[in-house]
Amino acid sequence: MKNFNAQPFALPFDPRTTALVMIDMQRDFIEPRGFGEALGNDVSLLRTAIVPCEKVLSAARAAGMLVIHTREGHRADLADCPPAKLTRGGKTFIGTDGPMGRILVRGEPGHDIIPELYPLPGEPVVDKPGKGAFYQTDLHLILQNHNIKTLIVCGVTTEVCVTTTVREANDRGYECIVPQDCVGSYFPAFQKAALEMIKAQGAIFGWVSDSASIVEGLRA
Ligand code: TIU
Repeated sequence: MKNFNAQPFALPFDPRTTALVMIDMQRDFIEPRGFGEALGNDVSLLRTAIVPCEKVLSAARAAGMLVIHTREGHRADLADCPPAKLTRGGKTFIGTDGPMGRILVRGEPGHDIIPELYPLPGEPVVDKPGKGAFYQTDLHLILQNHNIKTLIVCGVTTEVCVTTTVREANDRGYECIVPQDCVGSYFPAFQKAALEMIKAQGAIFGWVSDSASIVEGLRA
């Protein structure tokens, strides 16, 4: 076993049973004129996570680990988008036309993963209709088939899809570690609180670390 330096204490892991999960590093959240901006957010706040994610991604690939990417989005006919998600506060964003195609619709340019973190052939890409990556997807099955026990979880946004996924994973028996510079939020206060919640009460649903510690742990 190796160890990741982390809070509230070090996390032992075996690279053979550890996977990297990159949550929703999509143009719709990270680039201007997508879903994130339509919701009124400053997407530049998420871009700080890109370089740290690149470092963790290349270290995981070099270690021969399973790397999984997720994308939030819906079928072209929106049949898998709950009406309650489609319209919020009387406004409709999902499925409407934008400069990067129809917002959060599979196959559209904005739905795709940013070029900096693009999946390699053979890396599973999980399309998810919800915020949590386990909800109505085959993620758990893929992880079980690879005998995965530990997840390094990166991506956006920290307090929405990242922590929803970490909570789902923790309840399914996975140990999750979140490198704090590899996750991003449109709200600095939420970023801070979300990370504190994960590691509170003796790692109540996970560990918090940083990209340098993850890279160091994988190389050790
Ligand atoms: N709006 C927001 O903060 N997040 C999302 O809608 N989805 C994800 O976090 N991926």
